Amino acid sequence: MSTASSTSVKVRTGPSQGEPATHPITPVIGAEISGVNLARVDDAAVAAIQAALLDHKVLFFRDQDITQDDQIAFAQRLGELTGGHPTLPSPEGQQFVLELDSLLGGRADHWHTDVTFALEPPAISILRAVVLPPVGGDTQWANTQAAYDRLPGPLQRLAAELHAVHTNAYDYSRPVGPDGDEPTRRHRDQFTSTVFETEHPVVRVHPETGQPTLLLGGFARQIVGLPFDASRDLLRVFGTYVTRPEHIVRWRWQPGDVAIWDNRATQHYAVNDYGDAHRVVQRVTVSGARPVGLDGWRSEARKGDNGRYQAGFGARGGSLGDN
Ligand SMILES: O=C(O)CCC(=O)C(=O)O
Ligand SMILES: [Fe+2]
Repeated sequence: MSTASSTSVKVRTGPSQGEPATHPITPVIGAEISGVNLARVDDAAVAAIQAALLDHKVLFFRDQDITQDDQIAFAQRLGELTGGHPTLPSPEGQQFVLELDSLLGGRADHWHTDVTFALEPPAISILRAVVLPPVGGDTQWANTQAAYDRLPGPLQRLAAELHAVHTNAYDYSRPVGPDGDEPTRRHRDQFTSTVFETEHPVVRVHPETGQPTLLLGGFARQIVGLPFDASRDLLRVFGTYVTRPEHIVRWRWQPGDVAIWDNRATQHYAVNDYGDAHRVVQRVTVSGARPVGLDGWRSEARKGDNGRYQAGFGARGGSLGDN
């Protein structure tokens, strides 16, 4: 049995300070971790967080009074960082950070896995609440390992044979026409300022757990070898398994919250229900491996300069945000 439901009964307990305790939110996805200050974690706490992340796919930490530098330092304990984003600018002097500001069009209101249009999508994303609306602005995550596990056999076998092309020039569910607001249009223009296309297996083997997961989401534009309409219908069918209520956790943010997700086993959706209220989050991403399918096939880049988004980028002193 390979879904998180088999492991989530392991409720780890521990003292409220200094040792992480894991509190599952659903049997399938999501756990709150208490007893941790992310600005001061020892190696044992990092190991416990890594193990809990593989089990629960997304972890939530309340009351973290941490700075952006603390967030970056913690993320570096989990692995080498990517640049903030392949095409969006980072805040001044913060090359590892992606800031999403609702007033500047930063609303990720579609189901997606982060940066799957790149050859090596991030392994882990770490998100910190900076400004929250009075109500609304929750985020949902879905378990793509559970989605694969619970596909009927014929669909599992079909998925395992398929590849999909992912791109940042994807079909937005809410197109910005001539009447669209200017910040949203500017954000989208920047997002697609360099077009990336990558061919990924639809089923990827998680490099740490060895479990198959569905690698799809909003950047998956077309199944290779299928006509566009059939491709879209099939993507929708697989998508319905990902976003089933049984595979989802929904987080109501509070000031001081940090969320960490396994980007190799999840999709997420930032609920856009707070109108003109202000919401700002900052993300840091740990670099990931090139995905591998069940048959050993490895993802291939088709378009875009992935060198700007790979491990070691920061160490090489590159800069993002000028394109
Ligand atoms: O705004 C959020 O809650 C999530 C945004 C998002 O998609 C991300 O940080 O990757
Ligand atoms: Fe995202």
